[in-house]
Amino acid sequence: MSSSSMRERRAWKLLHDHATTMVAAHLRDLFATDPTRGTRLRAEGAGWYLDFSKNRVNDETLSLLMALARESGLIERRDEMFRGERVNTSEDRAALHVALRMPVNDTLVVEGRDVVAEVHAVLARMTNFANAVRSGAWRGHTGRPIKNVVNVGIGGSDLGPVMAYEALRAYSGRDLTFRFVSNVDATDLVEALRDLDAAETLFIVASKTFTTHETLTNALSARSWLLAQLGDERAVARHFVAVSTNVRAVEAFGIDPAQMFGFWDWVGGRYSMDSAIGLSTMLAIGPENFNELLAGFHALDQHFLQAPLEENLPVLMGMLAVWNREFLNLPTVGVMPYDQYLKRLPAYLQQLTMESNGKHVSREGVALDYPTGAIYWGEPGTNAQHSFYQLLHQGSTIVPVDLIAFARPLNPLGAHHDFLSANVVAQARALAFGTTEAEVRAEGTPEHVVAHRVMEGNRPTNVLVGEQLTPRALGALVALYEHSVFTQGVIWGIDSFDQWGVELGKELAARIYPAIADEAVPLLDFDSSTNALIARFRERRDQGATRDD
Ligand code: G6Q
Repeated sequence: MSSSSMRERRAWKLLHDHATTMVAAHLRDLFATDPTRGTRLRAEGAGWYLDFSKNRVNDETLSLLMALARESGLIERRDEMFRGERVNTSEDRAALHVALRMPVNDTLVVEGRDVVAEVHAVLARMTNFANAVRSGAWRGHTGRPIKNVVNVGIGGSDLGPVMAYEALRAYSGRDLTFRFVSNVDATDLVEALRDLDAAETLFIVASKTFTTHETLTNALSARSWLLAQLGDERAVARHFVAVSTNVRAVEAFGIDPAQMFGFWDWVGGRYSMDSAIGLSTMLAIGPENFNELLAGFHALDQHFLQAPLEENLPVLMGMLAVWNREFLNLPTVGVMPYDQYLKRLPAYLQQLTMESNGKHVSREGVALDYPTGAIYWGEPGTNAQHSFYQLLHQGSTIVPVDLIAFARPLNPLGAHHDFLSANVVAQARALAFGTTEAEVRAEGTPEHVVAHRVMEGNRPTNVLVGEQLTPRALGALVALYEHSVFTQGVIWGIDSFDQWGVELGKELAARIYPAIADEAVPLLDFDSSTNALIARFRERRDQGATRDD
C-alpha cells in the first residue's frame, strides 16, 4: 500500500498520459465504435443499477483507474475501516459507521468491546421508545399522546434526519407531524412551533457533542416555549429526549440520562443518520422500516467488501469522480434525483461529500499539490431541467451529473412516472450526444438560430436506477455515496472523516458575539471591515420598528 502522493504513483502517471488522448474523445465516437458499450459499462449491487457508460472513459481508462485504486491501497484501507482501526487519523479515532448496520448476530470486537452488541442495545431502546410514542402509550405531561415530533440539531444531526424523513414520507405514520429545526435564526424555531400544541409535542435534541451553539440555543428556547405553555418544570421529562455521546451535558441541560439515546465517538456526524441520530426517522417510519433501512446500508457495505473492484458500485463511482476531477479537470458534480421524495438528498450529499473530501493536506498533514473534493450540488428533476440545465447543456463549464431514478413509482398516477423516466433517459442522452450542426440544419432551423441550437454534448453522467424508493433502497443509496466518498479520499490520500475547516468560523462567531450583543464590550480589535460590520450591527440592532411594535 502506498502513502505517497497520488501524482507519484505509477498508475497516476499512466493515467496522466492516457488522459491526453481521452480529453479529445467524444462520447458520440466512443459509442459509435463500440455498440456494446451501453450494456457493458454498467454494474449492479444491493438493488441498484449503475449505467456509467456515458462517462468519458474507455476500457483502458477503467483498467488504469482500478490500478490506481489498488496502488493507492484502497482494499487495505477499506478493510482497516471495516475492522475499526483508527482511520480518522487527525482525530485519532475509528470511522466505524458500517458497524451501525451490522446484523444482530454479527460480532465486531474493537479495542476489547463488541460494538455490534452495543449498537443493538441502543436500537432496542430506540425501538421500545418509538413503539411507545407511535402507539400513544407514551404520554405527554398532561396525559395526552404525542402528535408532533421536533428534531433539534444541525449539520450531521439534522441533514440525515430531515433527508430520511422526506425520502421515506410514504412509509411514515401520517398521524404524526415532524419538524426539523437547525438554524440559530429564531425564524426556524418560531415557524416550526407556531401551530403546535406543547402538550402534544416531543423534542429530540440531537447533538453528538451536546455543545453545539445553534442546537443548545434552539433547545433552550424550545424548553422555554414548552414551559410557557405547560407551566411546570416536570413537563420537560415527558417532552424532551436527547441523542448524544455526552451524558454529562445532557444531564446539565435537564434531560434525564434515562431518556438519552447514545452513540459513539467513532460515528462521524455526517455518517450518523443510521445511529440514534435516526431516532426521528424511526419514530416516523417505525422500527421495522428502520431495520429495512439498516439492511439496505448493510447490503451495500457487503457489496463494497465483496464485489471485484471492476464491478463495485462505490469503487466505480469513486474512481470516475477522481477521473473527472483530476484528469478532466471538472470541478463540480450535479446530483439530480428524479424522485420528489429525494428532494433533500442533494443537500445531504453536499455535506457528506464536501465536508469529507474538501481537504488541502494529506493524512500526514502534507500540503497537496492537486485538487481534491469536487463541489456537489443539485435539485430534483424534472424541475431542475426548467432552471439550470441550460448551463449543463450549453454552458462553458462542464458538469458531470448523477441522475437518480426508480423503475416503479410510490404514487402511481396516470402517465406521470413513465414521463418522469423518459426525462431521465432523455437528459442522459442529450448531455452525452448533444445535437450537431448538421442535425439542427436538417430540422429546417433558420440559419441565424443554428449556432444557438447546437449542443456539443460529451457531458458525463452516471445513471443510477433503483427498483422503488423503499427504506432498503435509501439505505443502500446512502452507503453507496459514503463509500464512493471514502474511495476518493483514499486516492487523494486525505482524512475524509475530520472537518477542521468548520472550526475557525465557530470560534470567531463565539468571539464576535459579545461585541455585537453587548454595547459595554468596548474593544473592536479585528480588521477594519470586521470592526465596521460589528459597529453597524450594534448601531442598528435597537433602531427602527420590529414586528411586535
Ligand atoms: C459532521 C460534522 C457536523 C456536526 C454538527 C453537529 O460530520 O461534524 O456537521 O454534525 O456540527 O454537531 P453535534 O451533533 O455535535 O451537535
